[in-house]
Amino acid sequence: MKALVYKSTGSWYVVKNEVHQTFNARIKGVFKIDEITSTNPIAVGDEVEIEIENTAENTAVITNIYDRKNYIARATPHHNKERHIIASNLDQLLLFATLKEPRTSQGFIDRFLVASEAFHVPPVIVFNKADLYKKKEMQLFEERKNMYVEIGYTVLLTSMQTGEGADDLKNILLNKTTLISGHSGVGKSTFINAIVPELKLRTRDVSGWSGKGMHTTTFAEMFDLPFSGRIIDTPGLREFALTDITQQELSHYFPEMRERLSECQFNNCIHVNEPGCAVKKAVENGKISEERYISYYNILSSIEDKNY
Ligand SMILES: Nc1nc2c(ncn2[C@@H]2O[C@H](COP(=O)(O)OP(=O)(O)O)[C@@H](O)[C@H]2O)c(=O)[nH]1
Ligand SMILES: [Mg+2]
Ligand SMILES: [Zn+2]
Repeated sequence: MKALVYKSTGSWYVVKNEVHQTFNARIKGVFKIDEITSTNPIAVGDEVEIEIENTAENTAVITNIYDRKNYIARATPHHNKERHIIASNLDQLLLFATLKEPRTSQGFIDRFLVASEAFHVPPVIVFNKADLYKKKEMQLFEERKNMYVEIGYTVLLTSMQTGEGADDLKNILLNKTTLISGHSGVGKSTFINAIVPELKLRTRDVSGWSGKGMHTTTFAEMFDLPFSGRIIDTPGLREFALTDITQQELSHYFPEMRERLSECQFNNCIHVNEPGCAVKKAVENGKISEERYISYYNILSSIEDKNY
């Protein structure tokens, strides 16, 4: 029978069938999946075929995996070329960011957006902790919101304290499978607890955990929402993999650059020192934000040039 993977620990999987029965499953046999090298054969969000092993103990074996619509991966720490699939079959990525306690850097947000473009999963950016924003942060929020909305992204302002933005956020999650990510301390667990009350995920307040200097390897887990939809929590996840992106490709993942590429004088332009560059001209004219260009340049510099 068909089932969906809700949790993966590497050797065991929690799966649910179409009538919402839960099984602990393991893999039988060897899977050849996609054309990618990954450290894990099966991930949260995968649709799999299972055979029940023991009805009393609710155990099953996974005998097959169906094609993935998409997936998102992180780089593995010691193996730049290898990927670890975080989750698959996603409708959207939800980035939780904050402008205070702590402030999420623009660079981090833009790297997230590049990953979402590269993996072909649309992003939504949420600025949380609105209740803490004073005039300065509100001004910054408006600037960033305008900048991102202009290039086609959805931006929300929320507060888990006051409930501001909660309805808009719920509407965005409705009927979709959403992967939530963001730095530690921005309010992801607080948010998931608020929409799935019976969960009681550990938040920083409850645990008293400082979050500093601790390396926890936890696993992605999917939850059914009380209204229709699913959310995938990714505790401990730092960043998505940008490992396969070449310097040549990078500007394709900035929508405001992508639409101007054909106007660059050289078709292999990387928009740094080339004459007749339409991207640099747009930055000079204020049509492309300088902050976005800086993010582009920083990511470009971090990519090994595979052409040389
Ligand atoms: N003032 C304020 N605090 C919040 C808000 N959302 C979460 N927090 C607090 O921020 C801290 C970190 O939240 P947590 O959900 O554990 O963050 P996570 O690491 O992203 O899962 C906790 O003390 C929360 O109570 C918010 O909207 N406003
Ligand atoms: Mg958390
Ligand atoms: Zn150019």
